[in-house]
Amino acid sequence: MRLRVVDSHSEGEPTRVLVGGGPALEGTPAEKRAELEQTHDWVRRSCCREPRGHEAIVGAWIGPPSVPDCHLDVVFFNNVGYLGMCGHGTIGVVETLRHLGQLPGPSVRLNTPVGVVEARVHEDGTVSIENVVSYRWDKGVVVDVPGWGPVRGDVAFGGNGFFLIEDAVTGLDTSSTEAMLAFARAALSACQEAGLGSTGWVVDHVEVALPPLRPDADARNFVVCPGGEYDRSPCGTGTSAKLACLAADGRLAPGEEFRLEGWCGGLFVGHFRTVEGGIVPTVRGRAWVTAETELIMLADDPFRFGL
Ligand code: PYC
Repeated sequence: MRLRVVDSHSEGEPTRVLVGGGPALEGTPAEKRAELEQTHDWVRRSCCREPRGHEAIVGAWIGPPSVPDCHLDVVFFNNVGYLGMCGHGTIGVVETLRHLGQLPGPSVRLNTPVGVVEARVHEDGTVSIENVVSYRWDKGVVVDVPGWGPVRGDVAFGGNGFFLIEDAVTGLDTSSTEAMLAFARAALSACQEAGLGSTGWVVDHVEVALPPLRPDADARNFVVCPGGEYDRSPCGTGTSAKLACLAADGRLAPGEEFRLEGWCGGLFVGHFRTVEGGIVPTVRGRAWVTAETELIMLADDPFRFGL
């Protein structure tokens, strides 16, 4: 078995786009996601797990659109499962299309399991994505995090479900990746235990707000993803959830820029417009292609579908 992939990173966070050898899927993006999960989960495991991948990679299946006004259907996945949307991944998909000479034009409409996302390619090399409607669902929710105590945060949807923490956490060493990971993973488990979320989505990401290190950023974040790995970029859906919270609090006006730094120093620039039920966030960043390769899964390799 072979899979042709193009790898990229968006502000530090890797994306692996399946460009050949993957299964043909039918139906809506949500149906395609279900078919991938139920019948072809080896694709996800081979792409996003060792020894051919690693736990930080987000994979993207792309294929013909199921609706006429989109260019592609996309399903995102990672080391443990499937995502509703992925902001850095969308930027990676668009950069991959540009690399392959397959951009349909300056704007690309992608249909995902949670709705249509419109990406724009800019002359300076950046890509902006207009994400699905995002909103804050609940404010000031307190979760008891074992080992850390009660932690307050907002629950928001930005294409995935987020618990966003702004309060300083006593005893947390915010200069240490290991400490941030340990805390954020414990917080994510506590959110899941508490069943945070709403119809059609659950909290599967935790986003911790920090003061920026870059002089051109308004804030910095640390985001832990469903597989327990942290986002190297500022996280596109996390930026969208953050914008929804800022909008709900009246701390950011429509059209005003918010510059968010990721844990590894990359930057996403966001703004929003208000719509019924929330906001439509736009998130802009840059991706770079890192490899074009073929994954080979030999029949006698016990680890052909990942560890
Ligand atoms: O950029 O939305 C994002 C994302 C989700 C998980 C990893 N990155």
